[in-house]
Amino acid sequence: MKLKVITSNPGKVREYQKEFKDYGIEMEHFPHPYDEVQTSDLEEVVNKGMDTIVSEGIRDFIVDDSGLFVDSLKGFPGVWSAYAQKTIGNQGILRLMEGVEDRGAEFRCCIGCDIDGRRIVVTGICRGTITDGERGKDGFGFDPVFSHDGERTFAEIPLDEKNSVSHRGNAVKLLIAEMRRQGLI
Ligand code: ITT
Repeated sequence: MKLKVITSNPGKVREYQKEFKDYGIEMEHFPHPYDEVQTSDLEEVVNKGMDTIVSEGIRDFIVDDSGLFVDSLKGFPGVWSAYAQKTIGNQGILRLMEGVEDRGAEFRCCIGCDIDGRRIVVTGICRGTITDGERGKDGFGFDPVFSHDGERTFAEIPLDEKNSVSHRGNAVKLLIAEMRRQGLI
């Protein structure tokens, strides 16, 4: 079985390829820009994006809309994470957090999967903290400033370990469970 991973982000593709290898599902990078509606709900972004992609005749794919939600910033950057990453970047997030005691944050990942003419949408979460500085060379995006264990950042741990605890890894676990339940794998 082969699924297209519709994203502009090669970091996501690497994570999906590693996760689905064990299930014999090939994940193919398929860069195909689609409009992401402006809404405060990741699932709505995913569902509307999937409607558009399906209307273009593309089937058997996944899309992924993710974000970093910082407690003390009332959930910012959240659904605006891609824009925040491009503009203020990790250093900008760290500046907003200067002197802030509550470092709590969570990553959320909503995956939409079109498979065999059916649609499955799941969301995974990973709670953690925002560090005081950028650390680590692996991963992508906000990984150097997010720690799930209060010690190492997502950019300092191997991909396997990130997948075992991350928002995307948790969403994949839900997706696999649902695929099994529906007899798709
Ligand atoms: P696509 O929409 O094309 O899939 P994107 O990188 O714009 O790619 P999102 O809108 O889902 O993806 O992601 C919002 C931002 O959050 C973006 O800057 C990502 O780099 C970042 N991000 C998403 N998942 C992440 C992860 O696992 N670790 C670190 N940053 C992440």
